[in-house]
Amino acid sequence: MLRPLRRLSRPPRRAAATGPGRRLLLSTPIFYVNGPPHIGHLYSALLADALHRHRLLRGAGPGRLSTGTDEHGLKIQQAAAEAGTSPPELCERVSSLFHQALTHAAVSFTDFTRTSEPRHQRAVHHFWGALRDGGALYKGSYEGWYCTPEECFLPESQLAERRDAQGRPCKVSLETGHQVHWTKEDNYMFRLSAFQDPLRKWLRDNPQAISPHPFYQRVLHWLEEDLPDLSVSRERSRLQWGIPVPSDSTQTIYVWVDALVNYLSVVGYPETHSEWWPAVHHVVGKDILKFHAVYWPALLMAAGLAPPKRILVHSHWTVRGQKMSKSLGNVIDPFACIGQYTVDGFRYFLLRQGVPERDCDYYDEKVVKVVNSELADALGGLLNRSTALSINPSNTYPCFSESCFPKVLDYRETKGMGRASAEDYEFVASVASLPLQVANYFEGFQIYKALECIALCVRQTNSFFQRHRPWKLNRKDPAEQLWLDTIIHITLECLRVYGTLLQPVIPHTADRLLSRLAVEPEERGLSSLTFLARYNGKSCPFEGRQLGPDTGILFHRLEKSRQLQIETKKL
Ligand code: ME8
Repeated sequence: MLRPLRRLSRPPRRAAATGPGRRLLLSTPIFYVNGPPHIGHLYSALLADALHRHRLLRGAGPGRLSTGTDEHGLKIQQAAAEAGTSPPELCERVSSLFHQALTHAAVSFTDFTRTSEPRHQRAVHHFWGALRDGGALYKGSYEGWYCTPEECFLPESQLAERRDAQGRPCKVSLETGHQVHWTKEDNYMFRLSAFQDPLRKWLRDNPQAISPHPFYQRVLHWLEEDLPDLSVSRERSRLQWGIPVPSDSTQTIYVWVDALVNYLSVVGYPETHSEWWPAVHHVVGKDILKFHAVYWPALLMAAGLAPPKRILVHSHWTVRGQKMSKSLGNVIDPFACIGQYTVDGFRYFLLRQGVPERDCDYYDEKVVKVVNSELADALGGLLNRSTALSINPSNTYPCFSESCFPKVLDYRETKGMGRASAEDYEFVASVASLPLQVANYFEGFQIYKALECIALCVRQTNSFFQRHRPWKLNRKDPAEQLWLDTIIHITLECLRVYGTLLQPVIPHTADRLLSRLAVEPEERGLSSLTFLARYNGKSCPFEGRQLGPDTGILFHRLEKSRQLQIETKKL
């Protein structure tokens, strides 16, 4: 029955390198349509969106952001039956909910793949052919414990004994608590075991391939253990809702193989994918790490393709300390959150408070607190104070004066030179280094740290403003006027930096902020972000420019919310 393995790892096709000026496909997982979107799904999409937007801001080369819905498999077949509808009808309805939720949240996806689309099915068929032709598939009899909600077989070591609702003993998945069922079938098997060494080598050669690092180590650990072959089809009699195995109509392709190929079908596999592949970064939740970091690279190698460049892994959101689940009725609805906290408010919260390395807890009071203090009070307040007509009656971007803020080599030696203190020099230096720091944190998949640094600088700018009490300065005295203008110039320069750097996270608020500062659309990229050019003896294109219209408060304070959980309604 076992065919000899003819060819397992062909040399990968031409690799499009990543890096500045190169193409990059960023992806989110494609989401199951057995339930409506929740904030966990949104979080994955926002991480990918912020990375995508930051790349565009850097002018880093053509980029795409793909997302979509995973529509096949037993789980969807059963969900449709429970909802008293057909799988296509359920998929249509729930897929459009995901599309709406992501659009509503300003996720700037360029591609939305549905696995029920013909172009995807064609790609899956071709991919299957490549696996088969490479000798990576064989037909075997497979038996084991199948977990439908996770759509995979689980080994005994990952099971626990429980009692079901009728008090009968049953087995459940240790990790998720879902019941498993003994399944015995004739399936196509994938020679995963043959890829243990190639996978280890790939990871050893590419320590950045999986971030954050603890997840990289977790995968290496899995690769130390036994790596059994993988069942990659189901009997059609049990699973009709899926893509049939080419030239074997008694079998349906395993939903995970089908789903993973979305990353190829989106870039035109099998015809035009090499323009993008493998310049790909997958953003995934920790729950699907094994599928992306073990099965997917092995499947790709077997099909003659290179593994993705990076897999960016994040942990989970819990709600008031509990796992989010339909049965607990604590699933948080992104539509309601956006309604309550605004698109930017909620985006800011999730990206500021979400730490990929560890699970994060959601509760409404936390959103209100973070967003009010950092967006409404600190950032909005700073813009308001520094552009108030009482302090800047000409409503222009005022001039910087070198005599007030002279260039110094060592800021501890500033005595008697100008009006600025050592503290001011230190503060200006920290804002000057912010764009690079933020870029490094984005590159390292630590967007929350980038936001923390920005928030710290905003606080320092408020202190700078407060410390010099510009409202107390006498505008009739030319020397005081110079210093007043310099204080406002520096503050607006800081705000311009924050507005530019925050575009990937809070695009609408950043747009309002930059428009108020009269920063033109073509001046909003990172290459135009020369902070405080005048301090460095260069000219500043903003000096003397009329500010944009005052459109009111930058960010309105939030109120404590009502219930934001998804009502337990039938789909
Ligand atoms: O697994 N916190 O789809 P899925 C943060 N279709 N993120 C969460 C989360 C939580 N509590 N819950 C879910 C599937 N997610 C497959 C993927 S890809 C080829 C196929 C996010 O609808 C997280 O990204 O169950 C997780 O990996 C994904 O949603 C799972 O979504």
